[in-house]
Amino acid sequence: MSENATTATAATAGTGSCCGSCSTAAPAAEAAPISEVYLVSGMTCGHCVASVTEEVGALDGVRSVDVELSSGRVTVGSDRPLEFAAVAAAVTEAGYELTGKAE
Ligand SMILES: [Cu+2]
Repeated sequence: MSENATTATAATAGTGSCCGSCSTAAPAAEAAPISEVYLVSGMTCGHCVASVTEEVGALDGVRSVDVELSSGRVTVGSDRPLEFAAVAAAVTEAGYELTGKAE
């Protein structure tokens, strides 16, 4: 019986440790609450991707920028809705053109 008790205690401790770690790390690493896909034309290489990522990433509220070079799709994660004009201005600033928003 004492063996069972030890096992149970170990299992509980392990579970508690895992859950505590997960619940602490999850919110910080979690994706932004809002995620929208913008279409950008003119990007041809990694440098273009870096430029767009930097400019759009500098917008207020933006948490993440994920550029898919081949399709020109730019997924922007943000804390709140972004103004299309603001994103367009950032893309223009980077030297490219924001052609629209993906559905
Ligand atoms: Cu380039």
